[in-house]
Amino acid sequence: MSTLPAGFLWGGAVAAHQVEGGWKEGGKGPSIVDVLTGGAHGVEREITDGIVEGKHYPNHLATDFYHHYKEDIALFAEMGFKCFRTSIAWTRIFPNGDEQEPNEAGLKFYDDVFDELLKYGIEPVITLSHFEMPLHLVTQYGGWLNRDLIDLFVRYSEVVMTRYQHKVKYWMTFNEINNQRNWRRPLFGYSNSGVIFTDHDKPEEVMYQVLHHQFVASAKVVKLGHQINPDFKIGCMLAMVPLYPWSCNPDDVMYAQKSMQERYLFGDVHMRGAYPSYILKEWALRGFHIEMAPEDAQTLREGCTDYLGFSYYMSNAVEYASAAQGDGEFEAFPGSRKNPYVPASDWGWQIDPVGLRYTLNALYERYQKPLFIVENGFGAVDKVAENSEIHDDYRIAYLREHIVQMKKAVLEDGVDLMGFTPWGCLDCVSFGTGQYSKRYGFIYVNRHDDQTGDFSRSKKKSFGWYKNVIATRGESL
Ligand code: P53
Repeated sequence: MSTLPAGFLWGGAVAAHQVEGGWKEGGKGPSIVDVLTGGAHGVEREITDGIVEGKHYPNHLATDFYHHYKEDIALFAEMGFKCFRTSIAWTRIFPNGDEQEPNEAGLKFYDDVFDELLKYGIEPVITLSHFEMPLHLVTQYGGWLNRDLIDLFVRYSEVVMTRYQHKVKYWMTFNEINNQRNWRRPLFGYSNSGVIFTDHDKPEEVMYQVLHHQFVASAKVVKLGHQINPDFKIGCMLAMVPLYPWSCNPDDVMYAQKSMQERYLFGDVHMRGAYPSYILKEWALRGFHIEMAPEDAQTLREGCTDYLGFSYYMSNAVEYASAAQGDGEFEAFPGSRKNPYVPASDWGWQIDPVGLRYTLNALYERYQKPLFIVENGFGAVDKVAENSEIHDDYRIAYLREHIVQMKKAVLEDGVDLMGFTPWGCLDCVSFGTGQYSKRYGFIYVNRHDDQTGDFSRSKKKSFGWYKNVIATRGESL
């Protein structure tokens, strides 16, 4: 047998702010991404103080899913999607985040989107928080450093989980919650929690405090969700970049293991419901004090996630000697060195399909609960040929190789995998750079970094390829 099981959730993934646009429509309030400018590879996105005249904010219009969702969902259905992952923009439901009553027009929008999906038998897979909290909660509350955010997030989650309890079964709490582990880069703390860690005297301690609030919020939402509908499957969501030892030097192996704990921490708390000993020891040794309420330990225990969703784009390798000197060839990873065995994308992301199989095995060994690959894909510049066709063979090659390894993990290694939703199935605004030109889609959107383009949609070559992959349950690649 080389096909994946019949119930396997083939689909695609996006996030509200990267596709919707309509940033002021239907009563939506401003979110943190609405003050993020467009950047480029090597040019950071700016976080501006409010909207500054003359600057380009790509998420305001994004790829206009807000007005094109029927057309887009019809195309997903044509590809045979079994599920579609997107997020709910918190600011459509609670424009400022601290209102008592939700915004009906925002709730209605997602009702319409979910109805449209269900019409074609496509299961919505919904992230509650994907890099876009209400701006007001940052300017007035200080973001997730403030414990009040827990109740505000739980209120928002309760409203949407109650409203959509018969339409949405698969949920995730915080997208790539471990991105902010890279506390040195302002964009990551800001997008995860509305906090710029480097503005604080003890950035890492502040990061753990922020995280604690999010772990507690996630656990409360998991418990509440199961009360609202016991059939809900609620997961956490991690960015998984495996960090290999640079060599078999035991110092490198040990350093890689410690570096991986920085990622596993997030899965450990969500999936096991308690802080692992390695982090408690680290806090004690470094003199970190994280404020916790007496009931938090029980809350974490009672709110373990049902599955682990993760993104996988690349791997990295780390060397102890480089880390000791404070070096790293990839800024997010101290001690990182370019891996000579794998190629990289134009944005420097190292392409490593076997790393996906390795990751699936590592996560399944650790948690023995279902996994869900909720992002994987290849960001590239697509050229439209004169006959209007888009030959994205590089994207097909990337996805093919990753699906081959994913199948090995399921069919040869016995990993329990729920589904596969390639990232940016519809072209969207890149999160990291704010570019339109870093494209991931099977569906091309005619919109560009210079703000030209009419948002019209067309099918890339990968569209027909992926359709056939789904139709044959992964047999024909
Ligand atoms: P972009 C870094 C490493 C792994 C995943 O990213 C990441 C990032 C952030 O750059 O983010 C996820 O658009 C994220 C999506 C994002 C996607 O990967 O920078 O969940 O929102 O768009 C791809 O190329």
